[in-house]
Amino acid sequence: MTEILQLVKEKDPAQPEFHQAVNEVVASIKPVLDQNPEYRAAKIMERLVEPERVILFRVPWVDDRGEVQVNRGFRVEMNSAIGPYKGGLRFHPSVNLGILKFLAFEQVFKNALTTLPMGGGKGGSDFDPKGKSDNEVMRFCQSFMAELFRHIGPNTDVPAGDIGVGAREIGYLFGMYKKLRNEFTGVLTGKSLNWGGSLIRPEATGYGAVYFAAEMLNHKGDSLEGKTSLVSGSGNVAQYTMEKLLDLGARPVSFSDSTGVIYDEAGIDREKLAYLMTLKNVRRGRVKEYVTKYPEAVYTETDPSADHNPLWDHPADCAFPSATQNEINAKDAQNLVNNGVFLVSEGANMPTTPNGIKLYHEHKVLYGPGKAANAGGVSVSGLEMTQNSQRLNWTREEVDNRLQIIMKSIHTAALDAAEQYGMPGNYEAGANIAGFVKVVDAMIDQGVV
Ligand code: NDP
Ligand code: 2IT
Repeated sequence: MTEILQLVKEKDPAQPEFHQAVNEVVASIKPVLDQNPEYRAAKIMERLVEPERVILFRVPWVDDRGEVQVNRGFRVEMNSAIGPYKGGLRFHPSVNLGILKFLAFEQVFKNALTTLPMGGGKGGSDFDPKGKSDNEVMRFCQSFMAELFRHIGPNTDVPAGDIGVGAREIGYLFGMYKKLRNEFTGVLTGKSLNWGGSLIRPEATGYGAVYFAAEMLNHKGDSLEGKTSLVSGSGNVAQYTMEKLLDLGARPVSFSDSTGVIYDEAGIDREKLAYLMTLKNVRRGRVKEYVTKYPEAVYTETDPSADHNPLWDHPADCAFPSATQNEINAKDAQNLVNNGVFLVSEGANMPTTPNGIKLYHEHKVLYGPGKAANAGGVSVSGLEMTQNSQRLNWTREEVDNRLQIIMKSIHTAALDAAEQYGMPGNYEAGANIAGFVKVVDAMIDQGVV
């Protein structure tokens, strides 16, 4: 075990996801540290794994029955070497400090890859929006912002959405921030279009993950045309991944939520996707309802004790994990390879376990790691910040065009860094190295702070 991993494990033994994220980066950047002794001398790794600031706070609110509820709120301000802290808020019962530290750590390198000036952060709460009324969600968001507002600002820290935080939540959070500060600023991204949002921000993460896949294929002289694609999740990222796959002639055949998996061998076409979007975004329903409407599809309930996820066990060419961390274990990765999958583009953050990733490398799978492949979301967040500063709105074409340029440049940066450090074709190592070098050079320029 490396010294740095030992250090983070000793300091915070109960944060396995954070250890996993640190380990993944440490393994990739060893050749960079070996060739650049000044990084070790500056204790750059020791500084990178320690958040610049962590804010942890009580979020009390009153539910529709008049009962007081108490949740825990967090903001991890990880690194501001290249810009204001930037990263999403996650509302999910599984949220804890270790998960947010892993996400904030990943965000630092991801944001560096985007070419835009953004530091890294992440926040959220163990609040579960599922089954709550709009009024309950509003009261929770207002209480959350009643504390968070003093720590954030358009030049300090700019949160956005993640799991459980979409346009509705961003609206309630923004309204409360504006009331408390008496300021209309771009303090959050993912805003609705009529009050400062950017076109393409809702689509950006999914579109970006597909653009990244298209780049990896293009580099091999191939394309997404006709490629059967497994997609997991059914939220923001999964939906727009399927939309862009359809645009580029591919054939999505699956999606899921935390209770079950849909496999639709005939393919999910535009009409079926529109049905899913209404089901999830308007009715806030569960994916199992899809088989009532489309009985040729198969629904399988998730068995939490099973050693694999049935979603990853179907014949396909490409996989787009778009639900959550560690959703593909070594058995799932083996199933993917056995079923013919030769490309994985990660819309979710850290969806593959370390042993799963090992299998991708062993089988020469074209593997786009989350911090490269899903960087489209935060990239368009960065473009939303630019538009807010300019008090201008760009067209759909302008934003989409910039998104495509950014995803191409991330692909090239990862490929070049992998080549430079002797790991050609390894996008995982390349993305880690390219993001790392940009951030640590800025840290060194700015002294020991
Ligand atoms: P949403 O809340 O819109 O959707 C999340 C989806 O994943 C839902 O289908 C949800 O099912 C499923 N899911 C969540 N937790 C679990 C779990 N523990 N087990 C199984 N399924 C689960 O979130 P997003 O689509 O925004 O986020 C999906 C992933 O993409 C996350 O990893 C996020 O960090 C990442 N990401 C998001 C970005 C964005 O811009 N939104 C940007 C970059 C990455 P259910 O409805 O049952 O909860
Ligand atoms: O993981 C991520 O990159 C996000 N949830 C989006 C962050 C952002 O600030 O848009």
